[in-house]
Amino acid sequence: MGEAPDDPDGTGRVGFGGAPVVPLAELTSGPLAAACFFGVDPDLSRRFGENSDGAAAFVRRSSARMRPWTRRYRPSAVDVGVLSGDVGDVVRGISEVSTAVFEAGHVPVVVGGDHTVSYPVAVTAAARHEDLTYVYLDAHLDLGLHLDGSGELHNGNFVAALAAGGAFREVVNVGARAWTTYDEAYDPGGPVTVVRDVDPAALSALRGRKVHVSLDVDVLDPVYVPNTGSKEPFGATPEQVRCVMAWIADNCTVVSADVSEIVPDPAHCATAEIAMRCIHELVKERKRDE
Ligand SMILES: [Mn+2]
Repeated sequence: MGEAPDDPDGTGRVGFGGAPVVPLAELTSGPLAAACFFGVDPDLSRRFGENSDGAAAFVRRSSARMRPWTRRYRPSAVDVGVLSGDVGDVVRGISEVSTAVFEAGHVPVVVGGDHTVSYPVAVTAAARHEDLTYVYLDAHLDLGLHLDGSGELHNGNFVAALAAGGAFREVVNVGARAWTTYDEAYDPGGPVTVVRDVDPAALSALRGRKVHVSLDVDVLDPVYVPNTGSKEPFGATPEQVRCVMAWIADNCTVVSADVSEIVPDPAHCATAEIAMRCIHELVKERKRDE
């Protein structure tokens, strides 16, 4: 698992959002943590947008100065590494690492890569948690209705596969705005509930749910995140997304999460902090016996 983590000031091993890096095998005996980050460096199955290979290392390096995660007003978190190499091995690795993190009593949070990274962790989460709702913040619906129907799972259709799999109580999009999402094919009765407003006031139906939360950063306006593959105008502000995440943390039980679609770009390092801060808001500190 993983390469040598970045260590910007030579004082220790520094992971996503400044979280301490711990070996996966030591997770049960490591520091208490609500969030357990791990990265996925290769794109898994990108059909749309620019290649984002290396995104996990970029986000990790660019958010390292956010540490520490241990102050009272912040959730605690650890980082167990970055998966890289053959895509098939990485997909199996995501399931294995997610399972190990669940078994250690933590919340797996995967950092990709293309949005397809959400699929294996969400499926693993649904297998462990009955009645789970899949919530994805995304400018797009990823239902693949405008495609050729090749049958291959990719970042433009994997949500259709999640919904058709029947493992989730409901699949809920927050923030769809791309022109394709106004197609009549997506009228009520489709496989996904669409909440267009990125606003806690629109989320009351989710109160009390167990949720997997997936953040595709293109829900944010390209003004804030220019380095994403499928830019859409008229997007959300970081504060809107942060408020939605905080509402979900306060009103739902977050069992797992992922964040994806950042293209590595040294000119836009701040986007890594926006992404990690929004994810960070989701996961509150908790005791191990909860
Ligand atoms: Mn998207």
